[in-house]
Amino acid sequence: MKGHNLLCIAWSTLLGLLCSATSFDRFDNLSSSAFDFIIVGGGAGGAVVASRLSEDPNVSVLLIEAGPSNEGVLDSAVPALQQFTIGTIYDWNFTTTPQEALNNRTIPISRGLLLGGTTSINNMAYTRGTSDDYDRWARITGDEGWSWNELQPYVRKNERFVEPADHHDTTGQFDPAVHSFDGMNFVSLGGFPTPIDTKVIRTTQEQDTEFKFNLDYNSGNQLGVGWTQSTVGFGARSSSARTYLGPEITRRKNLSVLLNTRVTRVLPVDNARPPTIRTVELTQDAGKTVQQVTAQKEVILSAGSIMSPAVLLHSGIGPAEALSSLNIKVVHDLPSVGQNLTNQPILRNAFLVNSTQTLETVSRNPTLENELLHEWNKTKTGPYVNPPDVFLAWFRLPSNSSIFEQFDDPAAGPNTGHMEFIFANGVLNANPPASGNFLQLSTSVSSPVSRGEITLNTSNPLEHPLINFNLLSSEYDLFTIREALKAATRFVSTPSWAGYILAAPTNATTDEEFDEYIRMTTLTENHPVGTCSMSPKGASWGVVDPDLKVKGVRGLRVVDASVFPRIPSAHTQAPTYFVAERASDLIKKDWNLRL
Ligand SMILES: Cc1cc2nc3c(=O)[nH]c(=O)nc-3n(C[C@H](O)[C@H](O)[C@H](O)COP(=O)(O)OP(=O)(O)OC[C@H]3O[C@@H](n4cnc5c(N)ncnc54)[C@H](O)[C@@H]3O)c2cc1C
Ligand SMILES: *[C@@H]1O[C@H](CO)[C@@H](O)[C@H](O)[C@H]1NC(C)=O
Ligand SMILES: *[C@@H]1O[C@H](CO)[C@@H](O)[C@H](O)[C@H]1NC(C)=O
Ligand SMILES: *[C@@H]1O[C@H](CO)[C@@H](O)[C@H](O)[C@H]1NC(C)=O
Ligand SMILES: *[C@@H]1O[C@H](CO)[C@@H](O)[C@H](O)[C@H]1NC(C)=O
Ligand SMILES: *[C@@H]1O[C@H](CO)[C@@H](O)[C@H](O)[C@H]1NC(C)=O
Ligand SMILES: *[C@@H]1O[C@H](CO)[C@@H](O)[C@H](O)[C@H]1NC(C)=O
Ligand SMILES: *[C@@H]1O[C@H](CO)[C@@H](O)[C@H](O)[C@H]1NC(C)=O
Ligand SMILES: *[C@@H]1O[C@H](CO)[C@@H](O)[C@H](O)[C@H]1NC(C)=O
Ligand SMILES: *[C@@H]1O[C@H](CO)[C@@H](O)[C@H](O)[C@H]1NC(C)=O
Ligand SMILES: *[C@@H]1O[C@H](CO)[C@@H](O)[C@H](O)[C@H]1NC(C)=O
Ligand SMILES: CC(=O)N[C@H]1CO[C@H](CO)[C@@H](O)[C@@H]1O
Repeated sequence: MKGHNLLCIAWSTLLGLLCSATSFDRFDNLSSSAFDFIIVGGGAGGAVVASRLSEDPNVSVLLIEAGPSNEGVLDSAVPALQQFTIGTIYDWNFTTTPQEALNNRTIPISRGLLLGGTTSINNMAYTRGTSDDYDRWARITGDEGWSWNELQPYVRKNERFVEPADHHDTTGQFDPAVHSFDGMNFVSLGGFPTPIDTKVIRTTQEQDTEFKFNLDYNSGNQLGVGWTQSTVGFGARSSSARTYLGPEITRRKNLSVLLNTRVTRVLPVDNARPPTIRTVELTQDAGKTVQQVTAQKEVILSAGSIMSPAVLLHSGIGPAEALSSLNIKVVHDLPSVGQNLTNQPILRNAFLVNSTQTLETVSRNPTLENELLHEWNKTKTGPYVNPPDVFLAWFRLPSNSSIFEQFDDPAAGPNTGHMEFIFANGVLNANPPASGNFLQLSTSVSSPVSRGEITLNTSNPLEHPLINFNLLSSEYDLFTIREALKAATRFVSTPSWAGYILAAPTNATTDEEFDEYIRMTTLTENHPVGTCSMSPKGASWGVVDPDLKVKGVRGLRVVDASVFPRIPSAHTQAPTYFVAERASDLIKKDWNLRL
């Protein structure tokens, strides 16, 4: 079942689940050409900033999004249909350069191309990372405001923890003390049981030294196995479009949302030094015509970790030599733009299982698919309320692991995993294997050492940048993903899986054989960060100051996952929300806006 793209349906408008009433303007239709703030990109970062700044009725905000509305995009709204958004018109469809450590394979990279950005197509896992992760950000940036404790008000403004779709008793599945029940973005536990639930929980009891249970991996200490918390509310995806740009917010007269509009560059308003970058160049017809609009106060770049540096580079803000060689006029020499790209490598390990109760059975049976969709549509219940990931787990390498003779521990601290497990009751992609039923136990490196870069191959801003993650280029990452795979195999070798697991994803027994499987099957977890990194004010590296202002220019900030100075041991939407909530307050304080 592919490409559900039905019109917005009346009942869901009433429930506010699928639709949001977004102003849908052509450039010519903008009521005014003067805006206080212009925000580029309506994903996790941009939607929050647009929403928060327009709370003050005395400021006008323009949000520009390259993609269309999320309204009526059924595969985005239905949690279990997430995989059908990948590789569609709602996906930027980026690809990496050949990855040398992956036998020169190129890897697909998804990014949302619709309102809500990647929060409209992601897997919805709600993971904050650990207290160590944010305390390290505070140390690196020299700004205590990025520490775990000081970010808690912003965690609370973001999160609205709600009951799962099936209203089951959630006692013992999360810790209410560490959650917020009055923020913007719905978070909930799974709303439909799966057959692997009891097996996973039993393993944590049988092997409670290596694989202990963690009541709440969002408490600041993530180690162990926990029930997945997802950005799902009342059975439907809770994207930044549904929540931060819901109907009651886009109704605001001082917020304009311009869809299907590609920003090509950000430009200085005059020839003064340092340059003041408040003009945005855009196109609505793939470059046939371009328009400009200038912010009175600030431009906020929230195009994500791939496009924010790309827009800066095309604007002449980046490494001077590389820009000059492409005949891009240098506006400001800023060598770190696009550098330090960090992403988590992941193996999607498929274990053949002795069961028919998995996602493959559904995806091979169109009649069943229709029944489940009908149930979801009618009552927001059934298997379709669940995103695929039912448990998440983080573990550490043993402290005497040989790899630490060569590498300093790259994890942020003792509460933080080196590796992550992601459990799904079946293989998650739009083209599942033709036969067999599977447990997908993905394994990834939480704090990878490898660094890559975003560069340009052309001065045409409508072309994709070159994206090189350098996945597994560090020996540490290869070692850790290999150990994670071995640990996953131990996990499913415990008594509770006996008679269930029929075959491992690989017959490898030696490290060399494991490495070949790894090189041939590693993918990206789609969590790129770091390309417009924060660094201390005055540092010789970095792209933005701790207040997210672009170094060396005026008028311009970056607010999205690209500013992370290190990848947290987490999936990256929640951390992006926290950054954007704090950024909104920093901007409001700078301009004396209503907080
Ligand atoms: C398949 C997949 C699964 C994922 N699963 C999870 C998960 O389960 N949990 C989790 O926490 N994270 C997950 N993530 C990652 C998470 O969604 C992102 O980290 C997060 O959305 C990043 O937010 P952002 O604001 O930086 O960028 P985005 O959310 O990508 O937003 C950027 C926006 O800018 C727009 N844009 C870009 N360039 C331009 C331009 N030139 N002009 C105008 N607009 C532009 C884009 O269209 C997009 O709407 C997943 C990602 C993918 C791809
Ligand atoms: C938008 O502009 C077009 C012409 O550019 C015009 O035909 C149309 O009526 C306008 N729509 C609105 C809602 O103002
Ligand atoms: C509203 O903004 C204008 C200019 O941006 C400013 O002159 C005025 O004082 C503001 N009014 C209030 C009530 O903040
Ligand atoms: C992404 O690729 C798919 C499949 O080739 C295609 O249908 C879709 O239009 C592409 N998306 C964009 C934004 O070009
Ligand atoms: C990958 O490509 C590089 C550069 O073209 C080459 O040097 C290297 O041998 C290739 N590696 C493999 C495993 O094919
Ligand atoms: C990458 O980040 C590190 C700090 O994590 C910094 O020392 C280094 O200068 C950065 N490199 C670039 C090119 O910005
Ligand atoms: C959902 O229900 C509405 C109203 O009953 C109906 O019009 C619509 O076609 C249904 N959509 C799907 C995808 O089943
Ligand atoms: C690490 O220590 C454990 C015992 O605590 C031991 O069994 C194991 O062999 C050690 N591993 C290495 C690599 O030294
Ligand atoms: C980069 O540009 C060159 C020259 O224009 C072209 O041959 C090459 O295919 C481009 N590479 C990519 C990955 O786009
Ligand atoms: C599959 O599971 C059934 C019980 O559900 C069991 O009888 C059978 O032996 C299992 N098959 C294998 C190959 O382990
Ligand atoms: C493992 O070996 C068995 C027996 O030779 C074979 O049937 C199976 O396909 C192999 N599995 C993988 C993943 O290569
Ligand atoms: C600057 C601007 O456009 N302000 C408007 C914001 O929206 C309120 C009502 O929602 C108007 O009263 C303001 O004029």
